[in-house]
Amino acid sequence: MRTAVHYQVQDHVALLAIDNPPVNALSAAVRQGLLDAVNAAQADDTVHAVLITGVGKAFIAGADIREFGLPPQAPSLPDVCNAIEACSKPVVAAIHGPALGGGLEVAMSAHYRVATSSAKLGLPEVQLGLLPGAGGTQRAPRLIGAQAALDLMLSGRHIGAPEALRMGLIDHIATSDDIQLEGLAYVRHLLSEGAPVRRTSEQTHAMADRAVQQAAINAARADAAKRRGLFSPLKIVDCVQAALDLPFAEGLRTERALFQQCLESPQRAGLIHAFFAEREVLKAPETRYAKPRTIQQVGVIGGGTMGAGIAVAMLDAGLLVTLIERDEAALAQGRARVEKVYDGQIAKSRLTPQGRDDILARLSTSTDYAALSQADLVIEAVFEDMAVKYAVFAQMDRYGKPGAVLATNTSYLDVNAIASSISRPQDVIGLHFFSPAHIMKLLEIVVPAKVSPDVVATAFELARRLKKVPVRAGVCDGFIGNRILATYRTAADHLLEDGASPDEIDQMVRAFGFPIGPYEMSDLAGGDIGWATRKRRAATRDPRARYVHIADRLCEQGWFGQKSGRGWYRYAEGSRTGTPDPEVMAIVEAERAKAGVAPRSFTIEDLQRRYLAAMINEGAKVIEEGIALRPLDVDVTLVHGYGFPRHRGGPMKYADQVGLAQILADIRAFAQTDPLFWKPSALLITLVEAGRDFDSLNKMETPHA
Ligand code: 3H9
Repeated sequence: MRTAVHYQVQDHVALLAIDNPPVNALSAAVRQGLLDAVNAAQADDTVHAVLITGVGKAFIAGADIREFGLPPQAPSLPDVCNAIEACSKPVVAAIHGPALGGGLEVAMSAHYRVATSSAKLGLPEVQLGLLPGAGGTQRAPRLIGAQAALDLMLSGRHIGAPEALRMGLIDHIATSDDIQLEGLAYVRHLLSEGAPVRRTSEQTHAMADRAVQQAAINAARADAAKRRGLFSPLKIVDCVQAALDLPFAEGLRTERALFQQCLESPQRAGLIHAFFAEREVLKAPETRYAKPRTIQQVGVIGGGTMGAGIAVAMLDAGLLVTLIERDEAALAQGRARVEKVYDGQIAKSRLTPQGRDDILARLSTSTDYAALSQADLVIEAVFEDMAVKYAVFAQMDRYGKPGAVLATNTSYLDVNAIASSISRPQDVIGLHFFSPAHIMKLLEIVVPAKVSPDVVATAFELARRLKKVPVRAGVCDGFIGNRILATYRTAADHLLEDGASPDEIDQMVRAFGFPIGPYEMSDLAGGDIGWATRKRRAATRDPRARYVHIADRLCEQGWFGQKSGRGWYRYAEGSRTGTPDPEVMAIVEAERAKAGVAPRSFTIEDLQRRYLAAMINEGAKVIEEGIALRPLDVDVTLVHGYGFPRHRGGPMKYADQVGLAQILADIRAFAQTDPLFWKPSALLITLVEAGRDFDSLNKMETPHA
């Protein structure tokens, strides 16, 4: 069996090297290995000091996240950390790469810490719905004070070695990257100085000023309370309060109890699901066997909001960008949009004028498609109209160099039809960015039937360079995200006509954890956009489908949302926060009467059940049709593109938590009055009949492999 912790004694120093690829997570074997090694060093009279390092690219990335939710295995990490700290010989942690969560807790249990200049330290447990549970909430404040400890634990951010040194989290920065050598040199230095055992649990200086610590805790508590429905931040604050008020051992007990509560919370399950799902989506089948094409130069057609955002995303990734527009005026506007983003960053001191100029030196513009002849990838972000897309793709076909990837940013048009309209369908792919394209993380990679696998692999590689979260989607109207959005938006409109107000629906959606409700969103984006789409689709709408006219009535008044001062809400001059509008409600009531609907009242739970059931049912259909590879792809799409609360994991994870039988029963009950809209997904029925959940499909080999 592979040894998880190597142990050897060299010149009176016990060397403990953790070897658990890829990131030295603290699995049961590592914990046991560490404990055995510390005990061996303690018992060996020839050992004068102990050095802990990690093999490979990390010190330790934290507890083994895969073990959470499984029966606990001894020894526990807190026990291992306590044993390290209790050692009667100086223990040094030598850190390179990530020292995160439990990894940093191990390091804080050591008596001294040295790190390479590229090391990354942090306590990111909050991002997994947890708190540092191996003494971190008690040791960090004793080492660096309550304020710095709370900042690390509540933000979960990773800090570099210089910042860690400034705050007192480490003692020394190594001069080279050879961590064994550097660690050993530091140990020898400490031994030559006669450095004593220095236990973090016994440190008092960082918390000496009680009033300052209490003020930091109070401020953090007020801040944590504002985080939409998150469970663990307030528990972290409680732990730091315990660190201030209680002896170390008692503080540890408080931490243990609160860690356990976090561990059992559905938020922990949701966030850890999101963590793995975000990594799983990267492994699309084509990425396993096809070699990506090289991308250095990119052409972006269209300098509107979307095109300019895409250009910025590409520039930020270090690519050369050529922006194409139909005339000089449009080109100037496109360039101005790009420049505005960088000027904004200068205003916020995130960029220097020189930095902006360096970036913009990689941007060229032209009204001539011939300027695209060197581009390795060309993406169009022009008007959403098939005739326009065909015309633009004909130009891309004509001027694009052989082997160039030709991409469309369409959000719902048929990418198969676009691909078939040119001479090289194998090079055509959908890259659906979300607005603002340089900020939003989601990138739907829409895979048409005839595309070459290496083009798909190229898209995933590009996403990595752009720091996007890519999700592989099949071709259908709206792909994964917009198709599901259209369904739950329709469910909201049904609820509106049935008796709920826009405000009640928005509040319900926010109470669930979304940052914004559907009607607020419509006012923000502009109601005219959806109106244009509805008009375009009117001819192809199923005549049997229930259609709610309220949004159209508002648009007919010119009420398009924030930009026109009123939409679903009224906006005072310059305000972005709306107030409910009695005139909107009058229209709603008139439409209810016209549709013969007797309005009824809904509880917030009624509203949530319908809204989410619509989302889940459509999500299941998207999976059943192979548009999404697995349920986790739907989850990642909704979390990163549509504001679904990450702590709930995504709609399919949420459905598993509620129970699929319950979801199906709800859908069947709603179908009594509208069987067409509420037709249950065949996949959902199959899973319920088999007693399985969506997660069981995440574990299967993907059907497209
Ligand atoms: C904790 O410590 C709790 C304690 O306080 C209390 C305990 C009592 N476990 O991200 P990558 C896998 S909570 C298991 O692609 P990168 C990951 O899934 C923990 N597996 O690489 C992936 O697997 P695969 C607190 C883990 O270089 C592979 O490693 N710690 C873990 O872009 C490579 O990962 C954290 O929250 C883990 N802890 O980034 C840190 N970490 O190849 C979480 C990673 O099969 N980890 N894997 O897809 C990270 O932030 C990043 O992975 C890291 C490397 C920065 C380390």
